[in-house]
Amino acid sequence: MAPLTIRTFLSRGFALSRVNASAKHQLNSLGGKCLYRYSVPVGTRSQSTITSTPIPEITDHFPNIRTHEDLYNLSVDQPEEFWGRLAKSRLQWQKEFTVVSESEVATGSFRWFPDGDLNVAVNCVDRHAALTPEKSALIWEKDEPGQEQHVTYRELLDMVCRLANVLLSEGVRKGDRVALYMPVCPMAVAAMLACARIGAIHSVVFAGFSKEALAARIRDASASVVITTDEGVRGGKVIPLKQTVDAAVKECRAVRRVLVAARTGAQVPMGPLDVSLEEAMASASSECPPATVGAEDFLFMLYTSGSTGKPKGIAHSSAGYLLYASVTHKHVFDYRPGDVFGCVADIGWITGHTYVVYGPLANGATTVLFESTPTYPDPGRYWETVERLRITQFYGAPTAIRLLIKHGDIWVHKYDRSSLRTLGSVGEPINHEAWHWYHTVVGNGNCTVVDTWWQTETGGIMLSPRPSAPDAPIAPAMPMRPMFGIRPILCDEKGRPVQGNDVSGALCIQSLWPGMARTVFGDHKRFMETYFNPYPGYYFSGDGGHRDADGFYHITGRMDDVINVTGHRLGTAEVEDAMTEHPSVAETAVVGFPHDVKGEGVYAFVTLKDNIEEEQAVVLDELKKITRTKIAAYAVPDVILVCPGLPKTRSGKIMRRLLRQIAANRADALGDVTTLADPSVVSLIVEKHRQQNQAK
Ligand code: 7RM
Repeated sequence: MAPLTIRTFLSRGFALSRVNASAKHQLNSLGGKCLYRYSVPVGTRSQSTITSTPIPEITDHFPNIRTHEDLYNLSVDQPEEFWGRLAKSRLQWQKEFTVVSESEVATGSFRWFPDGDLNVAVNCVDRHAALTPEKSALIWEKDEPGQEQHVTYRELLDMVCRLANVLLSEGVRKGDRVALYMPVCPMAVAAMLACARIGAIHSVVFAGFSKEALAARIRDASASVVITTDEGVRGGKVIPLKQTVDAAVKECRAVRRVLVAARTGAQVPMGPLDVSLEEAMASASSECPPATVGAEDFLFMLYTSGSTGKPKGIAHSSAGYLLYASVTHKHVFDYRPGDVFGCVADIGWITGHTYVVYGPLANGATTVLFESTPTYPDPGRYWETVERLRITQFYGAPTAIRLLIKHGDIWVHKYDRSSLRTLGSVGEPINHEAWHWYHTVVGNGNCTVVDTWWQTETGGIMLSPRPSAPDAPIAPAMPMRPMFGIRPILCDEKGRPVQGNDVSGALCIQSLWPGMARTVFGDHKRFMETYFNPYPGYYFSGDGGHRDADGFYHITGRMDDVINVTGHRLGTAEVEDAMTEHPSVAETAVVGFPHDVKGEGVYAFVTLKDNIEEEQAVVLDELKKITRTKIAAYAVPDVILVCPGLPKTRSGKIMRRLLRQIAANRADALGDVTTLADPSVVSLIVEKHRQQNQAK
């Protein structure tokens, strides 16, 4: 490999020596804990080896690397070597880069491979279509079981090129935004890749979002084209997607065209903006030369909830994102050629972007597009699909696992799961019961279970028990280890990294990595304020973490006003904003509370205006409707409690901590409430909460 020019101005973290590296990797000293080892019987090896994660691009050049720990240390000590070599060997460049990273935390300028050009669609489709044209790229597992459709790399290339030509003929140019409001289907993947092919930026909006949420996202991105389907189908229910788009685009002046693909074939009204996507593709050329795209040009933006009412359009790069997606997909899941990779996430979330689409396709894999739900037509659906498609890696969410536990093991035992090697979990903390059920019942004790922690903003998996040596133990229900190139730290309130083990703090990342988000679309100031200013020099995740006595990481939960409902991020402020639009509502405070299936439920404390005319029950009903139409079904509060007042400090701040405790039935531990402007309101709320609980 040609020598690389390295111009890196990394965070102050890079100058520090390794944090506790030895403690972090005491793989063989885990005392009496419940640990799981795979492949190699306990005690047959004294030292971990790198055989589980061969990265010849690296290890061939560094003969001294003998263990996973050595490889990890190289990745964080010499990130330019590590990522530079991987970027050359794993990606196909239009113009090779000479600079690996040009990044500066202070100014928030993060640039990887800045002088290189590459086309993501070429990397995900063309190069595999050339080598393995008849290999299945996609297996569309439609809502109705047993109806799966395979799309080969050759066919996918044809779809992508035609769709790209349709976008070009609609005047979409490099850097333009295209909004997608689609179910999980091959056309959605083709639409994402068609954008990538012409250098347009896609913004996938989860097809469960309401008309208003969709309109707000289209407007924020000033998308000129929207791609949708006539309808969606999920769990046997029809979802009127085109109708929602019609209503949304009425409020979006920049939209020039709506491309409508057929999912159900229903006759939907077509207006002046609308064009049938299949018809347009039929008459488009199947050849479309890929645009020259700079490594740092945005591939996509994806909205995610924060602590304010306005979701942020997180923008991701082309080359750095794709590299990180590819490397994590291969090494966390032990992906091997011939595998059938089954990530059941919706493409509307980051997990769908990175581990349904970009990671697997960059690696030339066969990836499953799961359109249905865990319980349709019955709670055996996942495992029936695993058996039928011979899925080797299954990647899902704890909320679904908890739901399935309730239905009993019989639904799992009915099906042959012997194809499975890796079981992944993502989206929220996985509780011990769910982890053990996943490992023992689903995996029969034979699969590697990976609890993966990451975020929309990180682009790919950051913490996960793998990659590591094959005999490295896995502790239940924690993500444990950092990915290559990732240096997690825990900070105290003063912003100082906490040293040692058995400590907690704000989970920050000291290193920079290629998959990290580059900005909040149109609002770089907010990007800096949210992620880099709270703990200067570090990326702040918004989560709290704990490093246990062995140096392994647990996630303790969000530190901001974001809750996690069925694995979906939801800002409490978003729900409050929606509800306060109701004319009878004076004020609201929304908090999360522990929910045995959803992870967290939504609890809304509401005060009403005086002399309202409607019945209270009617108002409550309307509030539920408002949250559904303004945000999405998962945002509808599980509990709404009408209160005489909210607990506020003398400066007028709502004390959410108290409300969280009341919602969690922990009113016995409220602590000091004397700083409140009116402490008496607390006991009134507690009493109302008790009454409402009893009434249920
Ligand atoms: C991939 C994704 C991110 C937030 C994150 C956490 C929570 C995700 C885990 C987890 C504990 C996990 N992106 N979270 N994975 N908490 N253990 N393995 O979910 O942007 O939608 O959400 O989700 O709070 O900050 S996301």
